[in-house]
Amino acid sequence: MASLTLDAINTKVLKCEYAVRGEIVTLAQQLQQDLQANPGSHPFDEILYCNIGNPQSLGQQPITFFREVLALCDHPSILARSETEGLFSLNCAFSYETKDEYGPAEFVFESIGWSTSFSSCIDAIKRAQQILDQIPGKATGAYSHSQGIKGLRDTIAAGIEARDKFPADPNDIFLTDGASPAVHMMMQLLIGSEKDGIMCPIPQYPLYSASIALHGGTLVPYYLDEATGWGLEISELRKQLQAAKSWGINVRALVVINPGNPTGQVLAEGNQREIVDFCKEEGLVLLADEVYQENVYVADKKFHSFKKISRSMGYGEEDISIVSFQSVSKGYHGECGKRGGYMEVTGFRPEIREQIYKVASVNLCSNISGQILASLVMCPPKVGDDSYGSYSAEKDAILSSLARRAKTLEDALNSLEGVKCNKTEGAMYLFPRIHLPQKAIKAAEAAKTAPDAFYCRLLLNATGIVVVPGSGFGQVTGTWHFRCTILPQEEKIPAIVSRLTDFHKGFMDQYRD
Ligand code: DCS
Repeated sequence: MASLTLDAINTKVLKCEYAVRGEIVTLAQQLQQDLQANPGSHPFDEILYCNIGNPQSLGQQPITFFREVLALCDHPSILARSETEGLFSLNCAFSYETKDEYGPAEFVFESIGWSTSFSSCIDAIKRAQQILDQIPGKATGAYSHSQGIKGLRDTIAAGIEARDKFPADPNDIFLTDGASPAVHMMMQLLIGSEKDGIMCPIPQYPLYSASIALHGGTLVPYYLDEATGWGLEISELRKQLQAAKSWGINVRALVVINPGNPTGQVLAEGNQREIVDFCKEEGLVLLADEVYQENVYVADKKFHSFKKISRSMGYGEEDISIVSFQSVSKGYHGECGKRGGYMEVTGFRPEIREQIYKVASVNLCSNISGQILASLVMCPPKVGDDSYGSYSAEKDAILSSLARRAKTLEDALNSLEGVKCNKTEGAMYLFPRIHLPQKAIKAAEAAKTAPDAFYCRLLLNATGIVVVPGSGFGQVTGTWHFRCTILPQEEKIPAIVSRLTDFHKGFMDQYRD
């Protein structure tokens, strides 16, 4: 047996937990293997993964324009050949076949008898050429600048400016392999010991608790108010900050996830202004997790970046430090496996910026496909571009379907006995509260498991539906929840609803007090 034992490894690693890939998921993988080896061995024929925000794993199709550009950038010799008619027709025949999904009117370029998908191919070729011109040596297989390719950062800064109507500086942008490494990088910068505290929402996305644990800091919780749609109260922030200070914790930063994960709320503009003022007054870095900025499903709410809010309040670089995290994994594109994202870092002294750069440079650079995708996500086709019609049809179809799925699942959950689910205004999740009967809580105790994990395990065993127990995200003591994504394809939703409903009825019949 190898000599390394658990008590010899880093205790910070032992302390770290990450529920979205935790014990329920491990069980699901075992069940899946069972089903493959032995079809019919369980009362369901497939595992429905509702545990993780991974849209393409559940059948969501990538945005054609993004992938065309990416493919052309990755293999520029196709681009050279594409000047020949052969590839044009190959590309365009492919796109032309999809026209029925979006309606011929948008695709037929009547005056010359071409489909507009023909010209949208040309658009992708043009964009790929522009991008390749920005990459030194046109080499996607080469390391880039540690902050990412400058031309792509220019494009991203232009996209941020177009979104916010306030200036953005390409030198403030650090391209990363998804938002997760960017969050780790900031934690590495901010945490030196357990005396350093980071305020996090509860419930929270466990990347934060895991990263704080790995870096040996202290998570200072602030509770979102479920009764007011997961409201974020400044009085709660003040109370928790005071408490942390009284224990000798130096609170360095406040994490805000907007739209919320797992809670799905979209912050109101006025609330965002209060948060900015709180951070400014208390000298806290505002870590703004804005990865779900495209995922807003309600007409009365809009996404506003915290940087835009603070600039609109007249605050500049000297007043507040803000880090905005963005990712190619979420939105309508869902390119999780491509690992792209960035952080926009504003309001830091030059000497701190140098340290952030140093930390980034230890990783050399983020992957180039992810960098290209980040530039596409922040600067997609615009009205008037030839590719705009097909691009926006794909985008709208995905976002409107997500909104419908969220509403159907929310209504279904709210119709169950003892279940209360707030609206999913944004992001990709539902986080219903389950009022578990005492009898179920006792049964969970006997099974040596948390009551919400007990519920999720029985749900999985009976239906094949994988959800994550609320305890993985944090919840008010004595309350129980689970997180379910809204990502299964729309045609699967009715089956999920009926399996979930039948299971819940049976569960309540067995355990009702
Ligand atoms: N921030 C939030 C709020 C997230 O939900 C996620 C991923 C990330 C950052 C990191 O994503 P990337 O590193 O891919 O950019 N969401 C996880 C989740 O809750 N389910 O799937 C992954």
